[in-house]
Amino acid sequence: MVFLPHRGKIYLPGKTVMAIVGDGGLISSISEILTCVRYHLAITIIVVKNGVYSIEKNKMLSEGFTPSGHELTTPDFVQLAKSCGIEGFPIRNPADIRGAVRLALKSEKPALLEVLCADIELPRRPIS
Ligand SMILES: Cc1ncc(C[n+]2csc(CCOP(=O)(O)OP(=O)(O)O)c2C)c(N)n1
Ligand SMILES: [Mg+2]
Repeated sequence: MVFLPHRGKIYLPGKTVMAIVGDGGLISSISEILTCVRYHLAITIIVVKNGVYSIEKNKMLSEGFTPSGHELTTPDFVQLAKSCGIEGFPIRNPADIRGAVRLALKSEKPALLEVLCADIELPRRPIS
């Protein structure tokens, strides 16, 4: 859940470093955006915003439980990114991801893409 790409960027500064993180993961590690800012780490953060702890919800479903406690209250990550001093790109259409990633990488600064995503149910084994 917590993402730690910083070390990669510090020790391999010439490499492209991207982090793909769930919304639940990012809200529990918001300080890591600020670490990118503080140390000028040009990391592109892609946050998958589905409004839930999806993996936990699907685990409960696969065990035959009624999911509870999996819904999230999330911020507007684009505004959050901006308030931390980095660029934020709202992605509402998958076709826009490529262009935003290009812009983010070209900036050579930390940047965040907020990708709105459906809350899906994963296929699961039948319960006997
Ligand atoms: C610090 C920490 N707390 C709890 C967990 C257990 N955990 C693993 S995945 C997950 C939910 C992740 O939700 P999200 O980041 O929104 O990703 P999604 O499943 O929705 O794609 C949790 C709570 C963990 N791995 N690390
Ligand atoms: Mg999620």
